[in-house]
Amino acid sequence: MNKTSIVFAMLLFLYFPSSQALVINSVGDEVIEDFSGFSGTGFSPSPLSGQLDSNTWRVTGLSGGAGSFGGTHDTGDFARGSASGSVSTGGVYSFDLAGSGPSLGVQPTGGDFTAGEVTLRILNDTAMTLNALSVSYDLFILNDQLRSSLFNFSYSHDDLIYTDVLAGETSSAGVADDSPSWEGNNFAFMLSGLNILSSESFYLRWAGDDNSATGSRDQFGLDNIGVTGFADMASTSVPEPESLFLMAAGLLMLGCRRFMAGRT
Ligand SMILES: [Ca+2]
Ligand SMILES: [Ca+2]
Repeated sequence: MNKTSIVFAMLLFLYFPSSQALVINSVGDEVIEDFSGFSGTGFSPSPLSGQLDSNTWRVTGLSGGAGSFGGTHDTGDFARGSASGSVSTGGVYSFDLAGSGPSLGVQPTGGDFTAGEVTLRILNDTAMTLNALSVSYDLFILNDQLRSSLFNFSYSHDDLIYTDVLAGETSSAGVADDSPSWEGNNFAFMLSGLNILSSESFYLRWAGDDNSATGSRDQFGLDNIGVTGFADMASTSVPEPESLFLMAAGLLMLGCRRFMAGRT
């Protein structure tokens, strides 16, 4: 590498700081998280290979403590490693789904994720105010136990007040399947009426809890999250007062002409 290349690489490093969130940097372009490379080894603000960025992801409701944005959570419940799915120890896993690779997995227990939350922080890095988000994701469920558990979706502007999305409510079945295998459920909806200013964050959340029946709990794997930001062009093209005056004058003239034409 020559000197010019080294300087260029340094400038690139300075220009693109470490990620603070899942970044939307272009209106109308989908950003996808498929957990490629995630091996269930925890969360860190400077993630090592196999970890998730804690600036982007937060898991709470585990007996090992509450995760935090920007914190380091790389042991115990936060880092249960990779598994095919049939586990019993509570916590966060990389569940390797046949055909879909790693997912962000959760095994709820009496002390873990009942209730608990997985929260994704998104950053509007466009120059526009985003008025709508198209959100899609796959939720894989391994129904191998007797209990039914919830895994519901909501969103927030401030990470304090969350709005539930009816179409994002789901639960695993109670009675276990005879031959349990991962079943994929695709969710897709448009969140509208938003007001995400440029450089502001937005939050998507999946909340788990016990639903019905008793016994051990099923496993969940979140995957293939797609987010597209939209700016409401209509709100930026409100006519100026001068335009409204010209429009009113035009309508008045048209009315006069029709009136005169009606008299002849
Ligand atoms: Ca995946
Ligand atoms: Ca079940």
